[in-house]
Amino acid sequence: LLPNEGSTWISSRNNTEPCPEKPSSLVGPVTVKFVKSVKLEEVQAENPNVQLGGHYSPPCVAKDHVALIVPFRHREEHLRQLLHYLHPFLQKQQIDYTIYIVNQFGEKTFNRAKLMNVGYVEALKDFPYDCFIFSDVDLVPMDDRNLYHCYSQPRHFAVAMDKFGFRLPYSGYFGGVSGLSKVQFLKINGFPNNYWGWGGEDDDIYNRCVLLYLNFLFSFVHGTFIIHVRNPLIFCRITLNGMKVSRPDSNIGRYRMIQHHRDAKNEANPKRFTQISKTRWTMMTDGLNSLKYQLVKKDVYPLYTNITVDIETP
Ligand code: UDH
Repeated sequence: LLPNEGSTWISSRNNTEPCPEKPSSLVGPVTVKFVKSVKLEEVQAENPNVQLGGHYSPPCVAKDHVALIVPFRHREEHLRQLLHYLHPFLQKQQIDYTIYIVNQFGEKTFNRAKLMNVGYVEALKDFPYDCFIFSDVDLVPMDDRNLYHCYSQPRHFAVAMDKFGFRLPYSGYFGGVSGLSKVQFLKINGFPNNYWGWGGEDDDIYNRCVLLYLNFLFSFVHGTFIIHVRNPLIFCRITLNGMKVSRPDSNIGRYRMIQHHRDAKNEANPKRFTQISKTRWTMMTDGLNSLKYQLVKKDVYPLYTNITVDIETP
């Protein structure tokens, strides 16, 4: 795997063997404890095969090239913990990956989904990734059989979190950690940009995946029932869209969350319920095709690539 520019990543593959579906190095449950604070130098020393920018290529040909995208602001200790657990976890799984931290610039209201859209766009400037995994900074997987690659349907990984008693809180829950192939992500026009503050965006994303997109209007003119199709190409989507969410078994999709209080400038979004009820009509105009942001800086660190971005205000 080589980046488009500045070719700094080294492929360890003279090997053309495909990676096994279930690597023999997997052990199942892994111990996750947040007892002491972690130093990045230690994580770096423990992961000598991780390359600049937080990239790793396994010694075999992996199924996907994964960009792992983390929406972020002011959670440095959580980030150190995540990197400490995630790098060994992903290497054991023989995933070909790069970790992107998308850091919201300024102190205005937080917007998790928009940051993840930015992560998708900016990662693709580095390499033609075909799989995007979106992870909260405070969620650590507890079983290495929860494989971080893409599936034939959008994947929800964090099905059994400790904060919900290791159960799915509701059947349409899609929060915490999820993954979509590039094809799946494009099909839903990415994520919404208009959820400012806490909550709702994960349900909107779930809706985008499972709903059929309706881009036509009904009207009743002079006793005649008319269907106005806005775009015949999009009309085809009505029959093609509509995916299922796939999930690991709840014994495998277990996560520990780093306990924290609600962050400043991430208060519950009061508009979220109205917004979720309209996904069907908003998803094709709010998403990747309406994304606007200013890149403040992009830096490669030994364990991750940092993207600081001004996503403006609501
Ligand atoms: N995030 C940040 N910085 C912020 C806000 C959110 O980095 O200021 C990111 C981070 O990746 C986080 C994710 O967005 O994991 C989701 O935000 P969250 O952790 O606030 O959401 P969650 O639903 O927690 O996990 C809700 C608040 C829990 C308060 C519990 C009080 N007992």
